[in-house]
Amino acid sequence: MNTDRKIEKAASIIRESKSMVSLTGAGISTAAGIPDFRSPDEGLWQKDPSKMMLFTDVGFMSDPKGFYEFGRELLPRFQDARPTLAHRFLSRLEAEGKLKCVITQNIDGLHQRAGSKNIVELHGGLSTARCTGGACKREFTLEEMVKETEERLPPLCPDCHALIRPNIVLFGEALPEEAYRKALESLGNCDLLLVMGSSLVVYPAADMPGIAQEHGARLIIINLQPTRYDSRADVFIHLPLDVAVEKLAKALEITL
Ligand code: CNA
Repeated sequence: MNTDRKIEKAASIIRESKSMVSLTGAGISTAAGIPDFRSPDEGLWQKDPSKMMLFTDVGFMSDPKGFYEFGRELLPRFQDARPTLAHRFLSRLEAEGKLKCVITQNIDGLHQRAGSKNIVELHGGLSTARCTGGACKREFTLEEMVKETEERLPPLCPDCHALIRPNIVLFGEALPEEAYRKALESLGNCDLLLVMGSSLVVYPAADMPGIAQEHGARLIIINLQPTRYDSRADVFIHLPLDVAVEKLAKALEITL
């Protein structure tokens, strides 16, 4: 099927859907200037596989300074990022009552900034941080955490001197229970899952297309690189998201 036919088919599936859910990954934010992990040239881990360890629970605890040094280089990209066309597309579909939930693996807060309301952050978010001291439990805003990193690396809690960590899920850690429960509930109730910008290799998110399909949902995947679900999708589109979304929005007569 050529690309125009795929867009037409995806648009008609979206038109028919009454309870759509989207699963998004780092690829939805690359056009906003935030690199993903696995894109061939710009992916953070493709460029430097050694950085992968820093994002594991063990790696973070054994080299928190290395984590924060790398994080400090990346932070301006997150702070300067603005929602992309694809983020805006999803918030418009929610405002129209069609999209019920965005399940995101991202930590960048761009769905919130695009105006989406019902968002499940599977891997937490960068906007807050917490003290790792058992009894302390002090919470920090991103700005407060950044201020502490200016004092010393790694940043330490001013109250109890334990390490401060962002409220994100590191590899090896369990997902936040409530987020996972809400994601499963949404997947069980949707008639269409639209996957955008995910390599679908990180579990348990990578199982979510299959879970939605087991509950009878249709599946559309938009991603630059192939995914292991492409052959099971009703439509898969290998285009940059901004290009695909512009075409889809036109077909659906949505102004972004
Ligand atoms: P990933 O494994 O890096 O895959 C991203 C996918 O997006 C790749 O398959 C790319 O081909 C595709 N892609 C990249 N740019 C585009 C584009 N413009 N249009 C269409 N497709 C594109 O990332 P996943 O999200 O699948 O993996 C989950 C990890 C990545 C989670 O733990 C995230 O927290 C983590 N992550 C998040 C961010 C963020 O919050 N923006 C950034 C980097 C990594």
